[in-house]
Amino acid sequence: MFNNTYPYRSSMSTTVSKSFKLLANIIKKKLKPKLILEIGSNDGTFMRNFNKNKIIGIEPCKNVEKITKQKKLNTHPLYWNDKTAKFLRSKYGKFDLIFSANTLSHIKNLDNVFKNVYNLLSETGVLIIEDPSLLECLKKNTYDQFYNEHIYVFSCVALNKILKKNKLEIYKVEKLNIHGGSNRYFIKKISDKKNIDKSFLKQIKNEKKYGLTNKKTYFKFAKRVNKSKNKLRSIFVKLKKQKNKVIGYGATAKSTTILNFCNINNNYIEYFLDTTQDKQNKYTPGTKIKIIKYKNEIEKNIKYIFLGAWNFKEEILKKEKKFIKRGGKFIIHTPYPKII
Ligand code: JHZ
Repeated sequence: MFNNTYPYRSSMSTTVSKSFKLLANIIKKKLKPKLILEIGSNDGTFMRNFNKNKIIGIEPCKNVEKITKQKKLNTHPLYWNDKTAKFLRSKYGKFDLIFSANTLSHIKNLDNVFKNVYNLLSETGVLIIEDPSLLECLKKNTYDQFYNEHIYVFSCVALNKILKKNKLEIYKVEKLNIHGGSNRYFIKKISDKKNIDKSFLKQIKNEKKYGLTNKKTYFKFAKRVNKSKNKLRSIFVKLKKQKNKVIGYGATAKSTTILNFCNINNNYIEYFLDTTQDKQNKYTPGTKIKIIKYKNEIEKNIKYIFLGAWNFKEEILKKEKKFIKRGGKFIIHTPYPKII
């Protein structure tokens, strides 16, 4: 999957770029790391906020890693595994900050992931990871977070269990709106210093209260997902009967999951607009909807847009003020399908 034609670019949204910039400022001010490692540095959206010789990135997708290299940032086209950890350790020694966003949840062997993190982290070093929050997925019915790239969708409860097995522990949790609702976990080596922040205890309490540790919760979620599918399909069937042209906006991996699960294909959606070059002039997998370059203008005869990049709703609605002003509407699926 993570080959040299991988299409995801973290720089394709100002929401993500701004979030990384904010985090970088906090890291520089509060943690003052001497040397930082980013696992899954993508196109350098996080790295570019730091002094070039203070941060190292690893990114296995060569097409993306090349972009970061062109920004004169120090990256290596490598997967996160034993070999890479050994190479980094011999070349750079230990890191006092390791950052990884939307990456570790894509790697199957988490014990190996965290064993290598432990070995590369200095004694007082901090690992910060960001990933979609299982609690938010269940609350918002965002079943589209469950697809082939996401081997896991982390809960704080489960993640802390795996970390403890590898002599690490979460000491702070921040909730982010990024990617439809993510958690930012601050992680350190287990020590007798119990500076566990109350935000961690609150997250654990909320997850248990919601029922994340109870199998019944997931059967109820499955029922809501099927209800969501029927509702979304009925919206598209109705719009088609009324002869409305519908287009898609943001050909996300997430929306591919929705379209295939709900059997919404090129009979219902004319084409998708997307800003990512590597996706343009291709087709959505399984549903064969053409993806074309976004050109700052929505065709006049379009009245309905299916919001594939719903995780960037605020950013996109701001951008499409003109379309909304002329009566244009968006079809969203979370928390329940509706036209806004
Ligand atoms: P976006 C990827 O998922 C895959 P995807 C991965 N597995 C993951 O976990 C998340 O990212 C982090 C377009 N767009 O970022 C750009 C516009 O066209 O949610 C993107 O193609 N106009 C690593 O694929 C897509 O939408 C806009 O104004 O779900 C967003 O995809 C904006 C803001 C985006 O990633």
